[in-house]
Amino acid sequence: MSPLVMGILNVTPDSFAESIPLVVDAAVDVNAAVTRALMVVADGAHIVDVGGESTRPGAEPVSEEIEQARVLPVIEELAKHKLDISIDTHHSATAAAAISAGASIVNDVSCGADPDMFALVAKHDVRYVLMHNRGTSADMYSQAVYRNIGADVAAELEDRVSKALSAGVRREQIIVDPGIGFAKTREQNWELLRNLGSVIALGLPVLLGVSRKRFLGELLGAEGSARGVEGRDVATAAFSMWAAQLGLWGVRVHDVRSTVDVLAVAAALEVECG
Ligand code: PMM
Repeated sequence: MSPLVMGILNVTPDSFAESIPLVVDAAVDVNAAVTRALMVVADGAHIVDVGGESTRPGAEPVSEEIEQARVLPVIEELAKHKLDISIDTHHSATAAAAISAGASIVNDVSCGADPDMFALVAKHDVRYVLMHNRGTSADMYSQAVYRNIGADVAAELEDRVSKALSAGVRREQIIVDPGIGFAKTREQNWELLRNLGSVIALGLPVLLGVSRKRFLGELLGAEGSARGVEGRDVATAAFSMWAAQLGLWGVRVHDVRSTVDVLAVAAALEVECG
């Protein structure tokens, strides 16, 4: 099975990778957001991942109220188009409201930090992405200390999975994500990717999010300066090919078309998965 393609829709004024801000002067442009989501689906995305809070390191946290004011009108509109919608949030209240509005996946970049998140997920027929992370966007880099990053990330994910299961979440709901760029330095991102086998060995579906991330800009940039975000799409698509080879569950990307193309090549070559 080819990886599912999760197209990113950041409904924020400050996303580092969104070319057109969908929030200007606190007002959400719902029409622009829906148009963009429909383009992402027309390009071949299976899932639209809607987020209302930037997770960029050092980004200002937003309240649940502001987050919901951004994402809910967009999700309500997208639900009318019968799209598969994921809500990118670490707030259980936002996840609950998004599920009521039509989301079928909760994408939690905090690895279940909200004490009510697991119980909420357990109550609903939704998938749940548990992404590896430590701390918050304010302090995640001070926590980027690992003995063996592949083994440490896998062990921490396993611990969160078992807490989720104890809270009533069903195993078939869970997808794990190594959390590239979260509480990890550039070199640690590469080291974790080289050792992704330890996360795959958990035996759960794996989602990979490398799209347009800074470590790719740093790889490709000249003379110590990172290449700009849109110049990172070919490298992102290379990772999508690799995800197909590894048999991953999904890839989370900004530029859907390049990923869909490489996955078509992978499928035509009948790339061995798993
Ligand atoms: N990365 C970002 C946001 N949400 N969710 C998952 N599951 N995995 C990720 O790697 C991930 C995420 C940050 O990137 P963005 O600001 O471009 O959305």
